Amino acid sequence: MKIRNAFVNITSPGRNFVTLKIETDEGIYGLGDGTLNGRELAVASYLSDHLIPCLIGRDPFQTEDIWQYLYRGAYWRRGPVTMASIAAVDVALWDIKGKALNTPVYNLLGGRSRQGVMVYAHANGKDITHAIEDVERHRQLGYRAIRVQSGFSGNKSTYGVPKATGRYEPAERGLPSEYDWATEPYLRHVPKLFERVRDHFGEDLHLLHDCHHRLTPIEAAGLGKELEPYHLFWIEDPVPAEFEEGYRIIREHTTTPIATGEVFNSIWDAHDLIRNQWIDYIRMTIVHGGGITHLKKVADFAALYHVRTGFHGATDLSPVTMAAALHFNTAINNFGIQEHMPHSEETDAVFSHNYTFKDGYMFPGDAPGLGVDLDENLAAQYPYQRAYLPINRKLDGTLADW
Ligand code: CS2
Ligand code: MG
Repeated sequence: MKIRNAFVNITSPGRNFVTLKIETDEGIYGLGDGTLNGRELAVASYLSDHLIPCLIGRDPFQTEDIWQYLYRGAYWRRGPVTMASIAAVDVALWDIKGKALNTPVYNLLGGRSRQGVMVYAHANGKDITHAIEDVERHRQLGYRAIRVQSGFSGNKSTYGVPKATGRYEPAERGLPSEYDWATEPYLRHVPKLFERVRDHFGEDLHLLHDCHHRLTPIEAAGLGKELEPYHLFWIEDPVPAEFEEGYRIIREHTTTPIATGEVFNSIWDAHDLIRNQWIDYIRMTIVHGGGITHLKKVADFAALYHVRTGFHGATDLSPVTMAAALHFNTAINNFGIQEHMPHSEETDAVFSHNYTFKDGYMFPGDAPGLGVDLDENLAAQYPYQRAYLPINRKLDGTLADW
C-alpha cells in the first residue's frame, strides 16, 4: 500500500476545523485533525506546503518512521504548529492502518483495557446559583464528573462562562476581544463556589475546576489548600507552565490534585512536571501533542511516575481528535479522565462518528480505524472565518494570561 494523495480541508460549522485526508493506492483513506484554535491557516500551510509533498509514495503503515522523519527531518523541532501538523498526518495513518487491518485503532494500541472512558462535562453559570443549576442539569444527563466555573462580582467576565446564555465557544470571529481580569476576587470566590457545590451534591460527584493559567505559584498553592475540604478531582492549569518548577511550590503546599498540559506539544514541555510528580494528570492531547505515536510515548513515560492522562477535549478539537482520544483512552493503562465538551449539531453533521456517550462514559465504537468520517460537500458549505481567542488585561491595563 502506498500514499497516493493527501489534502487539507478547512471548514467552519460553527467554529473552524482543519482536517487532513490521506488517500492510498488501495482506495483506503484516513483522517487527521490539525485544528489549532486561532492559528488554523498556519497548520494548513505547514501541511500543504511542507509535509504533504514528503508523504506521497510512502507506506502508510510506517507510522513510527514517518513520525521520526517529520519530527527530526524538519530540523526546527516542536511548537504548536509543527506538532499539530505532524499529529494530523500521524492520526490519518493510524486510521488507515486500522481500516486496512479491519480493526478499531484501540486494538492496535494494546486492545481494550476498560469497558468505557469516563468523561467530564462543563457546567457554568453567571453566579454560584446558576452554576449549581447547570451542574444538576449535567448530572441528570448522566455525567459522574463535572467541571464547574462561575461568574463572580469583581470581574465582568471570566473563563468558562459565556457572555450570554448558550454554548460557550471561546474563539470569537474578528479580532481578539479584550477582557478585564482581577485575580483577588477570583481567589475569594472559588472556595465559596465549591463549598456550595459540595454542600448541594455531596461527595460522590467528581468536581473539577480550570484556573486557566491565571495564577502565580503561591496563589495556586493557597487556592489548592483552601479547596482541600471539597476533594476536587483536579484544579487545572493553575499557572502558565513554561516554568515547570513553579509547580513544585504548589505541590509543597497542597494535596489538591493538579492537571496541566493542554497547551503542550512535546514530552519536553512536561518532562520535569512528570518525573518530579509535580502534577497528577497530563492534558496534552493527540491533535496538539504530535499524534497517537507521540502521545503513546508520553503516556508510557507518565505511567512510570503515577501520572495519568486527562486529555483536553474542548470543541476546538474536532471529532477526529475525540475519536482518536477515545481509542487511545480505551487501550492505555494509566488513563485518568477525558474532557467532553460536546460539539454542535452542525459539527457532528460534517464529522459523522461512531463514538457514543452513556451514563458518564464514552465508547469509541468498533468500526475499523477511528470510526469517523468527513462529509466534504457539507463541509464546503461552511467557509473558514478567521477567529481568535480573547486577550486579558488587568484593571490597570497590564496584559495578562487569558
Ligand atoms: C479550556 C479550553 O477546555 C478547557 O480546559 O482550557 O476550552 C481552552 O480554553 C480552549 O481549548 C482554547 O482554544
Ligand atoms: Mg483548560
